[in-house]
Amino acid sequence: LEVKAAITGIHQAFEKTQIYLPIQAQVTLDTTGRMLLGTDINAALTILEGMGIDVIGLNCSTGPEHMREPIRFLGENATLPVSCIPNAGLPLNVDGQAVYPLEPEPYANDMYEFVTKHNISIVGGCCGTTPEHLKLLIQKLDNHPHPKRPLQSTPQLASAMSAIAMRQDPAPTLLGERCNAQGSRKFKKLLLEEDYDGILDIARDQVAGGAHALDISCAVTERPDEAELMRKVVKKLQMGVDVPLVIDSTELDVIEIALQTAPGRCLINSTHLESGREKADKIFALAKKYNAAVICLTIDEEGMAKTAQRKYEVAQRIYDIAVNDHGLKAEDLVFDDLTFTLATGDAEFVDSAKETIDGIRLIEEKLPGVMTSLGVSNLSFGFAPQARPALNSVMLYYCVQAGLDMAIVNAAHVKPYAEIDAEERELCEDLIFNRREDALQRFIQHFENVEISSDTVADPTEGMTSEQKLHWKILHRFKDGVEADIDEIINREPTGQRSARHEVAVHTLNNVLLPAMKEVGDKFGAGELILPFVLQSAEVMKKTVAHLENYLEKMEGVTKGTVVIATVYGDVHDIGKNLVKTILANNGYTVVDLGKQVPAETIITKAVEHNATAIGLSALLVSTSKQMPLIVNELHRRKLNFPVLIGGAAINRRFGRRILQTESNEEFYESGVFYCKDAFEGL
Ligand code: B12
Repeated sequence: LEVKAAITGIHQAFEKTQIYLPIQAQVTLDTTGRMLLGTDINAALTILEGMGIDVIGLNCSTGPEHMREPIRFLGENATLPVSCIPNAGLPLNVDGQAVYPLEPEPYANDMYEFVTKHNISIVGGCCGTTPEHLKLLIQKLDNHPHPKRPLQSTPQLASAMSAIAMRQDPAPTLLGERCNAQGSRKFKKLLLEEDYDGILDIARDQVAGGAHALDISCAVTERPDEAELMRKVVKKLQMGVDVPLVIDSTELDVIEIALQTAPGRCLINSTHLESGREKADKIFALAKKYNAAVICLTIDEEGMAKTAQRKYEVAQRIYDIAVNDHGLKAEDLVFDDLTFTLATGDAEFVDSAKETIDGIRLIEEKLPGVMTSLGVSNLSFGFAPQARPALNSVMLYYCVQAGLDMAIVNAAHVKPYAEIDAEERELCEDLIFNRREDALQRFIQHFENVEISSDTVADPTEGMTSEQKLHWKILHRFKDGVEADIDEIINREPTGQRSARHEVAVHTLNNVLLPAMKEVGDKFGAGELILPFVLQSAEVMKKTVAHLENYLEKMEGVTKGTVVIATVYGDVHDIGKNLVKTILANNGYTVVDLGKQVPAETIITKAVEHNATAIGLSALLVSTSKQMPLIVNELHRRKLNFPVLIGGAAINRRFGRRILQTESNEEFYESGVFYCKDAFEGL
């Protein structure tokens, strides 16, 4: 936030003096790769790059050694020129004096590598560097040409700490809707009482439930000071939740206060052309000034656009204003092409859901780079509560198929698409696509007869084996009784022997629990489950595994060696890693578990600190698996010799073989990289 404030201040000074100079914005990172309050390099880049600066980079705090990874990141991702101005190493305290240990030669070598390999444009020296350091560096660089930069970056939002892609894969990015005074009675009450801790709890619940960003709206008729309430809420949330904020207000001063208070990169909700372009002009100017993205509603002077073609035309007009007149990028715009309730049966709206879906497709197709968002549950407004989740869910499914990037949706108001039975799905589709004249009537009739309470519904796992029950429960997010199911399987054969029970437990893990989790993942990938449901399945899986662990054999009192284990940086999946930890620990290894989202530097430092026998890395995303070669290369460069075990859904044996070869291409990492299909292979 301070860097943002400084840049905004500089721009004001430019305006006042009419003297314009380039701005080089740099941050300092500690040895773990974060700024003092925890901001990582991806967030810093996301927040600052669009602030009207000319160079972005790092300076001070550490030597080049600890800057290697963030510099590589900036080199690969920043569209602006990148600067790097390190210290001559980490200072040592010698008799009360700070001594910088890095000699000119290794300093110049590292910097030369940054320029040639990571395309750094501006280099220099901070604390502890001397004329000798710079002289050598200048000699080495000797008119090295100015490196090319990437032309485009991935559109991202950021909290104070970290950044997230605006386009999640699989879509949609979920915007939590419960910190909204108009939509949530509870939030409104807490807001009026100024109970900011209570508000933080609502925010945290949404994040725990899978929200990628939080919509914040503080407009209440009872109070005149929306701007002040917004400031206080944003201030509280930006310290307490690690997701970006969506600033939801119709008032310009409220939006501006929020953008001045939030350290991250926000999304403004929203603008449109209902009374012409004057207000939109002001919102886009704010977005430009504070580097925010904007949700744009397809409304113009004629009102809300109802056909796909009109939705696209209004979007095109807004796009021209934002991009051509205000210099925003296409990726800064998120179009909400509006959805209307189907409950009225009004002839004007019977095709409206179809038009919304087609509108999304048209906007995505004809305005490349922009994104789309939708408040899905408007569609079912006015229907009986038991009818809404299925209809919302089917609508969301088709919108995502049409290219929808973001959705404002409460998981509690959506039934997982995969669980809607064929008949209900058809009723919903008939209504959404206006496929039959009596679609509305049949839909209402059907849901009139559906019970809301599940008390009377027969147990769906009745008649299943315990294995089938566990599979069903993981898939359907049902925690109750998983321990009893495990116990039944283990004790079915009354051998009582510990080793026999261990065998059954391992078999259950590999043949029941893991396939169930894989199915959850496949359905998620196919758009049939949204993230909150995957989270709930993960909870059931965790509970089940925790109980199963009681039956796994344990070796006590010996240690075969120490394994430092972590889920790599940027990755939150830790069920597999935790399982590996248990299996290794049960089999006589000392395991140092560093947790999830662990930076490369921390993993290496801890492995050295614990004199590890091996390092274990887990990555489940294609994007985060790139951390693995990075760590292997760094180990190789530092001449360390820890064997590296790797695992997770994103990688395979071939990947393991490939990353054995280091960056220099001729050399291999001699201590080895071992792909492990499962925890037991790790053993
Ligand atoms: C549960 C889950 C989640 C949970 C994680 C909860 C938690 N605390 O772990 C939540 C809901 C939080 C989640 C979030 C996301 N997820 Co997810 N998730 C899954 C899911 C369904 C299951 C993973 C799992 O726990 N499996 C069970 C465990 C036991 O298996 P495992 O991890 O593979 O581990 C075993 C082996 O691989 C091996 N192993 C693993 N690591 C290691 C390490 C060592 C050293 C060794 C020896 C062995 C080993 O041993 C383990 C046990 O045998 C997978 C689907 C899948 N097929 O994997 C998707 C999946 C991994 N997720 C995916 C995605 C996209 C995401 C999100 C980006 C979604 C989003 N839009 O927000 C976010 C990620 C955020 C982030 N920055 O990380 C995608 C990844 C796609 C890709 N190609 O990159 C998948 C594949 C789903 C899909 N089909 O699209 N997810």
